[in-house]
Amino acid sequence: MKHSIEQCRIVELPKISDSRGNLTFIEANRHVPFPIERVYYIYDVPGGSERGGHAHRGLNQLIVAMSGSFDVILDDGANKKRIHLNRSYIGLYVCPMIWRELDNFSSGSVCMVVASNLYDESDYYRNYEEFLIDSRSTP
Ligand code: T46
Repeated sequence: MKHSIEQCRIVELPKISDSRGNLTFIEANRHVPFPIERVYYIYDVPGGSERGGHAHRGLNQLIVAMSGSFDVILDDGANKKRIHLNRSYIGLYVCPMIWRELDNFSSGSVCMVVASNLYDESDYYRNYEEFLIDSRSTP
């Protein structure tokens, strides 16, 4: 199946607010369209650094700016878009076969990612040309 950046979308997560502060939760198959197998987070990113620069063959993910802000650039091989994340109750769902880059990290930002599978290096495209060939040849 052909994947496109149109399938990637902003997900507004529940926010329970009271006088003690806010609480947000993520439930598998409800707030994200996949079972949750892994959570990881990126932090202490030096100013000007970039992360990502790869695509995944089968991985689904939800990316959340738990603190601070950063940009995610999505690229399906035909179209690109840049999305700014800066709220801990807003997630960006990223489907498989999307080249992603993350930049513009604010000081102290934390990027939390909920993923559909365990870490598997063989799921990665780390070469953009290889990704382009495969994404353009998928019907
Ligand atoms: C994505 C962005 C937002 C692990 O051992 N386990 C893990 O779960 C992950 C994600 C990485 N690693 C190892 C693999 C590398 O040796 O940690 C090292 C850095 O991983 P990577 O270059 O993939 O990190 P980022 O920040 O460039 O990209 C990651 C995700 O891979 C990617 O899917 O969307 O965060």
